[in-house]
Amino acid sequence: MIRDRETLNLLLDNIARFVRERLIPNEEVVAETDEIPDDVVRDMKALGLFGLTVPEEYGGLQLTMEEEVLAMLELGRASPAFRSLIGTTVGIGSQGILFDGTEAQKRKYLPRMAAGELIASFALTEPGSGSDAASLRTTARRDGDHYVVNGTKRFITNAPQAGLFTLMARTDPAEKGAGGISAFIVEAGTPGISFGKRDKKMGQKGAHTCDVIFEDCRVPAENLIGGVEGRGFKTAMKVLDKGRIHIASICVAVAERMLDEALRYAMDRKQFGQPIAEFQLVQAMLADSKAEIYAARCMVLDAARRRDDGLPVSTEASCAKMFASEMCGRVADRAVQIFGGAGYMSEYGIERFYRDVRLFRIYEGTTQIQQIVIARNLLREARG
Ligand code: COS
Repeated sequence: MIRDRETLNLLLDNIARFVRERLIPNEEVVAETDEIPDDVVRDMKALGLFGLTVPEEYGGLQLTMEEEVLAMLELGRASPAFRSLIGTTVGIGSQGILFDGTEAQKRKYLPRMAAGELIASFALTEPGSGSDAASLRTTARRDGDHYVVNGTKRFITNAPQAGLFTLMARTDPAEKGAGGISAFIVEAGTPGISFGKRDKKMGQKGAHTCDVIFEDCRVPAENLIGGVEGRGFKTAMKVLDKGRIHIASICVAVAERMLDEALRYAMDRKQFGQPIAEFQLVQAMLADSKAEIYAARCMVLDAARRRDDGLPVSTEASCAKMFASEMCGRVADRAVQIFGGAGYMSEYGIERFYRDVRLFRIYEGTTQIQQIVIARNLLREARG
């Protein structure tokens, strides 16, 4: 749902210019140093990127899902690490509070997130619990007006920078499945929290993950999201439904960038006396990429519009995330192929994207988890 075309176009133009003038010129620095320069982060805050999805009453831009997707189709054209820095705050780290938090929780935390003062992170995954999220073992035991949290969360994006975690922990040890899980808001400075070493990753330099360790960490009971135990798994699933549409839009944007680069290279690079873009076997790779990007773009926009219309989108979100992330991997592979030997060399940048986009098929639910979600929903509907 687009509320005001003119205002939205202004925002999209601003993001597109920011990507062109500030982010793309800094891509190599980020890849070399594994850090996004401070002045770029400052500019991201000034542009309102951390508050894209926070409601206006709490200081954000309150984008609808369709508007968010359109914004990500612009922002996602730069190295994925830039998007990652705002991604957990506009997405999985904040949305649990937005969907299921109390008014007091929203008032306390959302304005600082919108301003970029508080980076939010989503703490679900554990050493022993990845795809099987409902098996998580971190515990939160009630003790007076606090919960005492113990456990380890793994691969937590933006944990080193985070000011706050949306934490999923088991409040009912007798209930081993999803029903025993609750969601909490945990401030990063709470005593009893420590952080592992920054993970060394295949790609996405500049985006940081690490373990978050809770040892007798006392979290005020008022930070139980929504004030009700046992709803944390559903909160996490709702957050991921939305997050998967967001990630799918990033996959489309990066694929468009890679196709642009491959097309330009193919038109420039001459072999056998002509630009390689004139060869039909190269054209086939360009055409297949364009068609698949277009299909993914249509899926993402459709899923977003359905969500804005208040329809259930678990199936569509998983379809879009699965198709767009797999598509993005194929486009990356063809782009490297079109670049040939240069595609394997760091200085041309395309191998960096090839490594960066590999993550899209894994996080926020692997392709295999999306298949499970889609098939289960189909069977449930068929059984009536
Ligand atoms: N929205 C709302 N509620 C949902 C939901 C959704 N999208 N999906 C499931 N639920 C509810 C179910 O309705 C069920 O509630 P009831 O017991 O009241 O019926 C409950 O949650 C448990 O659901 P289910 O039985 O389907 O849970 P499973 O343990 O079988 O797990 C999958 C489901 C595999 C889909 C889930 O664990 C998952 O998404 N795993 C991937 C996790 C992931 O993406 N990790 C990435 C980390 S973040 S980068």
